[in-house]
Amino acid sequence: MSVLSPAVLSELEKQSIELPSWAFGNSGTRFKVFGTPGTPRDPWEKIADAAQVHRYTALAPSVALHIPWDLVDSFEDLRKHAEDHGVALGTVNSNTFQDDDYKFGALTHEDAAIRRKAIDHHLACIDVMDATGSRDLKIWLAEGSNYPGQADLRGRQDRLQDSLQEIYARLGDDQRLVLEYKFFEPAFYHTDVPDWGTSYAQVSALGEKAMVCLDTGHHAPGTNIEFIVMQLLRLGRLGSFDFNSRFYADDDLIVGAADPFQLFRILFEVVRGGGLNNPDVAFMLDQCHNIEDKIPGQIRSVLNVQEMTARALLVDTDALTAAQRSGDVLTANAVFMDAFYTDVRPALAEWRESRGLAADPMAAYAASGYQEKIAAERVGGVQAGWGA
Ligand code: AOS
Ligand code: ZN
Ligand code: ZN
Repeated sequence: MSVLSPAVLSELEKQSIELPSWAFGNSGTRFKVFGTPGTPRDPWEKIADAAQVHRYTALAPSVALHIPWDLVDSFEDLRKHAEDHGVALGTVNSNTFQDDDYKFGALTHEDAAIRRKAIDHHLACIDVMDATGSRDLKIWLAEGSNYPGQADLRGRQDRLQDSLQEIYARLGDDQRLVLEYKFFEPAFYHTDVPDWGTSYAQVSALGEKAMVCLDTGHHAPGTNIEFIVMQLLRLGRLGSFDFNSRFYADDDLIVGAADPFQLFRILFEVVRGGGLNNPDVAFMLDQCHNIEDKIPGQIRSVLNVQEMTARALLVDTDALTAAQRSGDVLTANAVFMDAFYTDVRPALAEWRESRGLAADPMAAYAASGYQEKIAAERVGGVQAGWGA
């Protein structure tokens, strides 16, 4: 008998994880960007590649865009192109981190003209969302300072709120703003949205259509990320995840690769807090594949999320609650660990086959010949963003 009950499988069937368009472009570190044969040359090809991930996993029905990296003449056409490939266009990510004008800030800048430019960029992103049918505008700000005394920390928070108010006011009834936090980088002394508390304070002041985005790689080492997940769900402000994994800083490695147990603990809190398959909580990847092939890298990533979700759903919550209530520390921990140590891969493979999918999506993709085909056809693929 399968370790996965029909109730668990029905939850897994509903799961969807959005892919980042930039995961399909070349990327690297500040030392070197390695090219991968077959890399997409434009947003159209990125979407075609993303559709491959969905094709083999049925887990990734939408693709997030990054503006201006994914600028095209007609977003209506791009939307149609995505639909023709069996996927939808999802979250629109703004970009205020590659323009000289933003050296000292964008939405927080002292100069009203620069703030205006940054706000207008976000308004243009909402125009894109109107054309693509996207719900979420995701804002990650590279703003901060490098030296104590360099900036007026308080003034920047106030200007950030003013700027966000203007962006928020432009959102349609069904659109949302999600504000991502990150504790450092590229600024090294202070960052204007460094933690969930700041993001929560900023979005709470905007209104109900503003939420926090939690990128799993954006915390100091040792941070209890699942506690933050719990708290944001409890407060009703967890709008989205940027999943990836890290060993040291913002590594953007394959989710679940560095610390599968942490991913399990996060997903347990998602389930516990009602965040699974809840439209208010978008699951997204925010990753870069610097040395590995991108499509299988993304396939591996969504499978990792699926596997840890399955394990999180296996926790015997009745036994856990009973142990917690009676102060039985070791039983509570054992119940939790039993689920984590359960290998769900054979059951998931079997279930995939029963749905007409390949038992092993990685092998099926490798055997499909797609990677060889794009390597032969495409020359001069673009970097994730820097070359687009
Ligand atoms: C940056 O560190 C953030 O994780 C953002 O989500 C960013 O927009 C994304 O990595 C694409 O550059
Ligand atoms: Zn992110
Ligand atoms: Zn990041």
